Amino acid sequence: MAGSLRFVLGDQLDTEISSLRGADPAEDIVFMCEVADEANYVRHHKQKIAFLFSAMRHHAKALQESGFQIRYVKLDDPDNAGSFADELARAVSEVAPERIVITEPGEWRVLEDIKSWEGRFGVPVEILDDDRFYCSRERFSDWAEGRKALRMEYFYREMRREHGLLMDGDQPVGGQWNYDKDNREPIDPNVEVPTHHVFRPDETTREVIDLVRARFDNHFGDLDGFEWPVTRAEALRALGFFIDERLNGYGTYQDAMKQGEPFLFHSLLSPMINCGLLRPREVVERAIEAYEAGNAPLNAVEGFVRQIIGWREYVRGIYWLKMPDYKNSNELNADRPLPDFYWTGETQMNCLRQAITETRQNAYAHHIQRLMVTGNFALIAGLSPAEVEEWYLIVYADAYEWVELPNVHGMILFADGGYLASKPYASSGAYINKMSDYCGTCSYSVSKKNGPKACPFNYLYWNFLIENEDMLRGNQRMSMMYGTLGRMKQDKIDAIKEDSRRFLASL
Ligand code: FAD
Ligand code: DLZ
Ligand code: SF4
Repeated sequence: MAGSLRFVLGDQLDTEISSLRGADPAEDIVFMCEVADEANYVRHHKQKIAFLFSAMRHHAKALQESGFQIRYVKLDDPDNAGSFADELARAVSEVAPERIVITEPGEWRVLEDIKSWEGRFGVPVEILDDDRFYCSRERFSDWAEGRKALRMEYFYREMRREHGLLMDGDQPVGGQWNYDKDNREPIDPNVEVPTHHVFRPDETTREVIDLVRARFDNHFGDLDGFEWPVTRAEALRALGFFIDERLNGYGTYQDAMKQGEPFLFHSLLSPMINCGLLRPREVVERAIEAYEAGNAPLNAVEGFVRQIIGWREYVRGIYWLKMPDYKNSNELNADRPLPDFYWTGETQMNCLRQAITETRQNAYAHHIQRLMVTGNFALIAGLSPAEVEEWYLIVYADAYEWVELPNVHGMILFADGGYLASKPYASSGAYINKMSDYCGTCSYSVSKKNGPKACPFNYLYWNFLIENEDMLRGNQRMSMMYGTLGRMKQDKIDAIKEDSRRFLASL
């Protein structure tokens, strides 16, 4: 009988993951598998599969070189049984481990599966906390206990205090908790966008790219532009590039969008953080060190730290607190099917065309494109939450349900009725026009409010407020908008409804 079988999932590629702690390289076996079920449960972007399989293969090799015995099953292994449980059954029968050790998975459906393994295989299964996060699931549910609505800002302040990050005694460094109001500048044409660094595919990645092309050709997305870091060393280089070259402008231009510039001052670190190649703590510490050394301003560093110790931890907390029921709510009764252009990018709306085309090319769009372009449109057009959620889970290299679902269901679609966010992020074309240069070359006119040439975001925004008045009018943060709507002339309201009806029917 072997020692423990230590099962490492594709998003647990960290040599310090809890399931490897205390492992005995002489006795224990590290188990990793590429399985069709995980690659197909939604039709993930081709780059996402290639990224993860390549990162998994490199990680297995690194573990082997450090002395571990590895059982690694490739997707095209002729005996590959196709799912975690079936591969585990094969491993258990061939290796006869005394127990299985695994770090809790990121997704609810996988945890449910794992809970059945002990009964199914007759081998003890030890499920350990994923302590890569700052906030454990228990800590979050303690914080949430008794609160009717949760607010990220309060959670974030507790995390700052609890972990002593950007603190001056018990006060925030600089005197303010949040510098968001300094982080809303559009990109001036004279601002130089930093270099985007490319990580060229090595032999392992090229092999995986061929595999993905052969097996997942009907999945969304291009493979040609694959340039993600796939090893720990590459991920650390990517972190260094961000800290040295982009963090400086990260805050000021956090919400900006620019045609032909998909990355701007963003870190592009989420795929590596989410799969384990980078640790959230080291990323946060490097940003704070840059501030302390005088190499990056506070608005940038606070903004960046907030995304990681605030938003990232907050959405994970909500996911585990509310699953499995979270995805079932649809408070705004939205049910319109996802338009085909979300897959093709073929639409006259330039902002959407840019964001979707870049997503297809890079398996990436930055936050404000996800929130205020594809997300805002999905909200004000009343698209079905289930279809929008599946789209977001498919198209980004960083997408896992624990982080995608609260961002989509709660943040952009308000389908949870305001549990995660205090108001819907709905906006007209004016916001996109202020924060980007997309409107200048659009077939629609952002300054026109009604008629066939008017920017669809303009009338859909008001139509959204009209259609959801019962649900939203009582929301204090919407009172100004409903005040304006209340003063609108009936012929204007009729025009909004008619334009929206015509446009939505054309989808
Ligand atoms: P940066 O702008 O450089 O931000 C730094 C880091 O902060 C990110 O790497 C990420 O780890 C974290 N972060 C920032 N915002 C969020 C957030 N709202 N929730 C969680 N973490 C955050 N992020 C994912 O990792 N996976 C997803 O599937 C995902 N889906 C999203 C869907 C929608 C509708 C929206 C609005 C946001 C989504 N996000 C998701 C959050 C955010 O857009 C991405 O983390 C970010 O764009 C990744 O790019 P970056 O690394 O360059 O981010
Ligand atoms: C996303 C993904 C894909 C595409 N393939 C695999 C795989 O073949 N093997 C694996 O271990 N993990 C994969 N993953 C990541 C898992 O889906 C992820 O670990 C679970 O969703 C839990 O978060
Ligand atoms: Fe988007 Fe409207 Fe601007 Fe066109 S005019 S790019 S549709 S916001």
